[in-house]
Amino acid sequence: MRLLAALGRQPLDRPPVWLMRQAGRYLPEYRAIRAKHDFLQAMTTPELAAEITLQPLRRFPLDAAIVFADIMSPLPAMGVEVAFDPGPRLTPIAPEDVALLGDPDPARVAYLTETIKLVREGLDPAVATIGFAGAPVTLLAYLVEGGGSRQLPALRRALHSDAASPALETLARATRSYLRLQVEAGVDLVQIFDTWAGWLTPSQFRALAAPAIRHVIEGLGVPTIYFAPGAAHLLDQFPALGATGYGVDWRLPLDEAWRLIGEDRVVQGNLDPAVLLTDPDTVRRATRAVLDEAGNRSGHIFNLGHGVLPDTPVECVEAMVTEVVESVRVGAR
Ligand code: 1CP
Repeated sequence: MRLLAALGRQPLDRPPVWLMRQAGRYLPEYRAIRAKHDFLQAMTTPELAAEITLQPLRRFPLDAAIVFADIMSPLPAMGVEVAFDPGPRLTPIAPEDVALLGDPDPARVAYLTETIKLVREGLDPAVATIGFAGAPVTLLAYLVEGGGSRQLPALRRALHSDAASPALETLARATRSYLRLQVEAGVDLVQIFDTWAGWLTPSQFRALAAPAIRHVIEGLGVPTIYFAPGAAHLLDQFPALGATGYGVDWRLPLDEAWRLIGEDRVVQGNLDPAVLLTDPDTVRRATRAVLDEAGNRSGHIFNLGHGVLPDTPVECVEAMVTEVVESVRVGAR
């Protein structure tokens, strides 16, 4: 598998390519399924979730399929009900109470095991299956805010209290057990999404986020990718997290981000998702620029700097994937 080879920093003729949010609203075939089924139903019905996972692979020669689920998926199995509108909505929970949550009940996420099996059966063996979860800080943000938030006041207040550390420890334990279920079901690697980590100061990240992330990742048994957007001020701390690779957004040029994380590390990224809102020629040029910034380094995984935006034209995704797939390297090292 090309993606696993890149995670092992093996020299390759071109980098592997996949996109965060590659299954979703920009695809007419996804919208067709969603017209008949609500989001939760689509996610928890293995046949539908597997079909949505495979949809982008039928259009583009991608090197990975990311299982159709959500970072909020383990919460109902931990006794926290979540609605989607389209983002997550829930009754806010005090950080002291987050610390009391248990691990997800495997019976209540059994659909995910079944989805992963169906995805594996439907995939070319050279294509990797990616499982995922939210990082502890990002889950804590949704739990204490009750959904998405512009300024994250409840999270930021919690981070200044003694309740933060036990809450993050509980979420780390639950997330680890949720990822183990996915590994046992057959995913080839996992990605940890830390959407809100960029709001932490370097010292908060070091003291609170990093130990919880390490607990999630350590000894999981498959390669791991840790992704945090808006985290340029934290990149020098990434290697201490113990992941196999690190995903970065587009705010820094790829080569600069790579220097901060460490030249001998695996780095994923980092085309600005907004480039895909333009036209195929512009997309090809911008894709080429990211490939040039990666140069001949081993261990580059081509991806966007964040998820595909809902209004993205399909032909722009196609232009990006084609440019990467045709970009055979000379003298890879
Ligand atoms: O059809 C719809 O209207 C629902 C939209 C949608 C989709 C397609 C949501 C609600 N979640 C998803 C799937 C999803 N979410 C995937 C599937 C696999 C793929 O990538 O193709 C993944 C990996 C996620 C991860 C996720 N969910 C993140 C981390 C990545 C990121 O964007 O930073 C986050 C923050 C969420 C929460 C969430 N779920 C849904 C939305 C719209 C949001 C974010 C918005 C918010 O904070 O309010």
